[in-house]
Amino acid sequence: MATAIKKPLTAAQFKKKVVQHLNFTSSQTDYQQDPTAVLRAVCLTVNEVVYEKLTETNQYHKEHKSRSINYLSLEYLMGRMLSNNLHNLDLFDVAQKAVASLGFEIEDIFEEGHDLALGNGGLGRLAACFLDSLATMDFNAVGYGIHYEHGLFKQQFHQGRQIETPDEWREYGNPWEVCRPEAVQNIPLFGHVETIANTDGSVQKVWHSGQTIKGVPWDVPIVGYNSKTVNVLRLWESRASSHFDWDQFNSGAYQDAHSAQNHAETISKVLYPNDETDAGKELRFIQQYFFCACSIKDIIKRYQEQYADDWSQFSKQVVIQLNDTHPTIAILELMRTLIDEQGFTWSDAFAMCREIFAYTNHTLLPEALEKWSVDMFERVLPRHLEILYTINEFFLDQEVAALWPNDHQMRRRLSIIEEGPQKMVRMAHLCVVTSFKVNGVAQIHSDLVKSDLFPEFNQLYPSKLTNVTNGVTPRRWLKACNPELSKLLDSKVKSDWAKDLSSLSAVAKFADDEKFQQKFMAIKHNNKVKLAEEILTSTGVVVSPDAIFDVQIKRLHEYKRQHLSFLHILALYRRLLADPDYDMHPRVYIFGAKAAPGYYLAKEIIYAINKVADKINNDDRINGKLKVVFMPNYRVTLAEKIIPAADVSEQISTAGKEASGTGNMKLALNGAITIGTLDGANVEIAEEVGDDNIFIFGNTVDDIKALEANGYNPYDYYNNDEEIKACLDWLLTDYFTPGNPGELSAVAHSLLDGGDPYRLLADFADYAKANIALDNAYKDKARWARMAIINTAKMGKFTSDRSIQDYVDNIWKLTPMSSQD
Ligand code: GPV
Repeated sequence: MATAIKKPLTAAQFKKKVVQHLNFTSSQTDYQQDPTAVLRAVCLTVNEVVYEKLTETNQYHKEHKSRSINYLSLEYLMGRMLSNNLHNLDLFDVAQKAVASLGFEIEDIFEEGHDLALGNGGLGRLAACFLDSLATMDFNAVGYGIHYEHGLFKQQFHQGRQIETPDEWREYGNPWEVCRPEAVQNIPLFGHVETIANTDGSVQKVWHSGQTIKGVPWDVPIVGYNSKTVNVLRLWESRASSHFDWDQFNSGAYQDAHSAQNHAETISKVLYPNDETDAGKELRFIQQYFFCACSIKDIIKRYQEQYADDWSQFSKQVVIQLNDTHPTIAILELMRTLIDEQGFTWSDAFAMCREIFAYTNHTLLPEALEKWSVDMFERVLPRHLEILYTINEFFLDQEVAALWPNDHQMRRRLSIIEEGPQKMVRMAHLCVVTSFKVNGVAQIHSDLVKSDLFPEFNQLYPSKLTNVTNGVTPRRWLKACNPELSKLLDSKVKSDWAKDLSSLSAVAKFADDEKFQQKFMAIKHNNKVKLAEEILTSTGVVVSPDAIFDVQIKRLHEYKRQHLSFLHILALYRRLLADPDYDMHPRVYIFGAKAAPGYYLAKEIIYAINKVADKINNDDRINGKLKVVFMPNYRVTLAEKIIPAADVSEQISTAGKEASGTGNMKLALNGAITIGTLDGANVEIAEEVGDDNIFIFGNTVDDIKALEANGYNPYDYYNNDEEIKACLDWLLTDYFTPGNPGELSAVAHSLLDGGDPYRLLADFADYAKANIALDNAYKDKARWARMAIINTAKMGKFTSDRSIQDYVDNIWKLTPMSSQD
């Protein structure tokens, strides 16, 4: 393995620093029983190396005037930082030895760390993987986000039901963040706009805001793997400002200003726990604006430190990526700044924005396409709304009218403002109109964005809509989380596969090598033993590592169809009860998922799975052939334990609904075999591993469209499939909830009278069939080992380094540090 960067510390030096921090930073001399104190001291030691590199990185980019990517995202699911930072700095062994000599196992020290859970699911984790790749590839990048006081809620189960408690990730401080008072921003909102007529006939707009909120930045360093770079993730915290605009607001705005004053500190209090649904709350809107305004001001501040008032280089120096529509207001804020504060004409300002912004779409689900009411815009951001109107006018009158003259239907359809009883702003339309590139996150998704979501925009702006397939960082999702497999791969691959994941294809030639198969599967088995212990601790259920570990980990959502797997579990249970000798390899179903607190059916699905699990896990009649566990509090850290132990990866969304998926990539990378639909990145995973090494089933996007064209009726399946009927009827009895019949009926009703919106029943039979094929494959040990090895070997495409390179080549046009020398 080529290591370009030499180890910054020896184990003895590292230990000395840890002890110094224990003694002098924390005043701890009696730390033998205090792993938390040791964790803190280790982090502080690592930070010494990190901050030195951060300073060097900043100096370099300043000197070289490097163009920067500014990644705007409302979510970052960073997980724990220590293990990753140690791996990335090549200090893992050093720290392990140092900590051992203090009497601790490094893993126990890691366990003391909190997850940074400032996100919901895939979108937030993608942002975290991208930051890792950007630093690893030596790009000048800043991540901007919100410093939520409480990240995603903690999940517990009480008698099978989800209970949410607040996430206290920084209750006692967080060693990975540093406050930057020198970069505080003041953010105006509310108030009114005054129109001043100039003597030359032109008009000038002055926004008299009703309130000012202070944005305090906290920087989390992002350490590249075996690279020169440490970048930052800058997170904004809201505080009440002393800069109250007493002289500015009039009595009309006073009420707004007064009530909003109370809001100042609640703005960054909590992460909205909704995943792919529009929260539709004023506070959420203000969160978005607050963070966009802070970030735009910061981007301008950084630019002006170099170029002062010369704006000619701005769009050459800065590109801004919008992670979904959540940061869309950044467009309006930059427009406002350029026009009202920097004296640009409207068209020059708009032309500049069209060179700076690019937008990533992460979903086709209508409930996730953000809309905000014009009324609220008017109340909170009156000047931004005016600017939005001018963009819409230009777009409709100049661009839509040019292609479709006098077409009122088309104007209505494409307008950034949706007409209706309540006028709404379509945030995605604003993004598409203004951005120079719009990308989907997997090929099939990007194709659907063009054909189904934005076909007219694709006509209007040919070549604007494009694809960048998602990826995951192999540092966290293989090297750090699966050390044994990593070592095995090291022994077979010459180059540093963690930096060049395609080089793993070299292990494909060992797929049929008996010895290699044995080693590979022994590692999987060890990982399963460890996970079985974790399962016992967290759920009290005993599972056998000899069973198939079948994993479905992701947010709970109907479109992801955890209940399809659930229905199939009922079917297996029923088959086993009818015939205890029913031929199947023992299987453990492992679920991990949080449901949005207000998502009724998602919570009912969790409850149903837990109740059925109780019954199945305690049923002696089925000889332990089936177990079901729902592991509580699914999060990055739990994913890191489950993924290395998975045999089967469930990726069973309704075709056309999952934009990409990224868990699918992590699981396959760790040698799990996918059972999945032709949806999202599954399609590309199938292309890479080949049809023999994946179990694809179910209706395709076109099949689903055809089913719907014919009038989808779930009762057709219920009435014609005895197994479906029996399983759904079972849920109406008290078999799983003694004394309380019908407690699990919500799931059944959604699939029948509810219309089965995600077409589970249409896919059930084929899913059951694919599971039999999978079971047969597992029984053939050599065949399964071969499949698992091929999966690991063929995941090269799905490193987030490749995604970032695609963004750099096709959208961002950046040059890395190393090749600027
Ligand atoms: I929009 N995604 C998410 O996690 N939250 C959201 O609010 C939205 C999208 C996810 C998609 O569901 C996944 O298919 C995708 O892999 C991920 O974003 C990253 O692109």
